[in-house]
Amino acid sequence: MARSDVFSLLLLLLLAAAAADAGTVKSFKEEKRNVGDQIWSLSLDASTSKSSDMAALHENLDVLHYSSDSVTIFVRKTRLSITKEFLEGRHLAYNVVEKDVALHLQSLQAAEDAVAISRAAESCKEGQCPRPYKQDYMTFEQMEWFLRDLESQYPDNVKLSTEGKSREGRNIYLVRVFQSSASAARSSGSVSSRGQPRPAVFIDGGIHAREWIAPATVLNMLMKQTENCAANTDCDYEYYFMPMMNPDGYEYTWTNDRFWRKNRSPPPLKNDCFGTDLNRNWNPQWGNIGSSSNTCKEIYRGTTPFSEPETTSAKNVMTRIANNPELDLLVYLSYHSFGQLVLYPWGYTSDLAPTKADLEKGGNVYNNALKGVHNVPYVVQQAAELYPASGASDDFAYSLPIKYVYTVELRNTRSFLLPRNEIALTFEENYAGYMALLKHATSQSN
Ligand code: 0X9
Ligand code: ZN
Repeated sequence: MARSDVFSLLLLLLLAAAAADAGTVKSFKEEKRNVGDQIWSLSLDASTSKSSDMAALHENLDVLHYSSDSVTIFVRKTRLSITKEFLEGRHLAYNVVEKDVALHLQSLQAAEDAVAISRAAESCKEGQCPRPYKQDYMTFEQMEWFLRDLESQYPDNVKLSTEGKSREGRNIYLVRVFQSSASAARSSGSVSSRGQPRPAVFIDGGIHAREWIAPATVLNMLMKQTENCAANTDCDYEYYFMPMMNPDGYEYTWTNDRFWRKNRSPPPLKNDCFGTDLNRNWNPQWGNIGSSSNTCKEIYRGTTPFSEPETTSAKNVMTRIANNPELDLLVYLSYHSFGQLVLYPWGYTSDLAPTKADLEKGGNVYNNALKGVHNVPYVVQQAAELYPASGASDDFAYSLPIKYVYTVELRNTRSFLLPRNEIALTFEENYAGYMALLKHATSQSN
């Protein structure tokens, strides 16, 4: 072949490769997560819905959702045959709802992309991330940029601190939002100026990695609260937000497994599995019902109470605030999804909490205000009525003690994969609930 022919051939090959590449860019982005994982639906008869049987299902399966007659479970590719055997051993019929979760994710993404919402309006870069997204989910890195930018934009009202590192070395952030000292000095009738402790609230989000709407909602609440304090309206509390409690798990849901729940603690022994359930790692009542000592279970509780840096960081901050004589830590809110529920303690037992009436009243105040926004029904109930689970953050908070304690399961009632056009709606209704609860809490304590 002549030299010029070789050159033309190379050029042709290069052009063809470029065209193929352009084709891949235009065509749908291949989904690398959850290839071969499945979603199954089990039919329950009356005898299986007994609570002891339900506890066994929770322990052995990754239960996404259940009603009185059916349960939806997520089954990893590596666990398909073992799960089949488990169900057959219990004579439980099932059918496959999604036979490849990767394809399911891909088609949901395509459907969402077809809806005309402008993602472009919400791009953010380091040093230029002035607001949390309302139309889309953010990566952990984007959330970090937002928090840093918020602090530099509102230095009189926001203090960002790092309260520890996750297992993989990511920052566990705390954001304190407060009235500026100038406006505090002006408002001579404020609670603090009467020498009484200032009311305080602690809010966390993202304890469970796959519940993306939780950090998204908490970041939007934090933004709104900051704007209020900067405008010197509705800023009677000291506000503490820990919006991204499980950064490693969250990152992993973006890169490897959209259905990852736990943190990313390495396996203690060779045949063990990754991850501790950060909502089974707290005291008191650590290690009891609704948690597991098996590292491979979704509800693995860790080796000891607070064995995980993520729960230790939150516990230390909450204890510090509770012990600060200048503050009165009145409210704890922990955001999760899904189910549309406002859950109050106890969660480890169906015994009634000593202040059940107050908890229920506060939950109803939250729920009534929430419902007034988009008329979406949430249910207020004792956490253990959903299913008993010990070692969760809410029972720790209630024992501190904090008077008004809630785990809020956000939208919707079917899936963790909440469409992004519901982010703003979920935030709006829950912000109304939060505002009403905070007002109620101070009106009761004065
Ligand atoms: O099981 C949990 O940790 C929470 N539900 S979730 O689907 N987000 O995982 C509910 C926790 C409720 N509180 C207690 N049971 N203490
Ligand atoms: Zn959760």
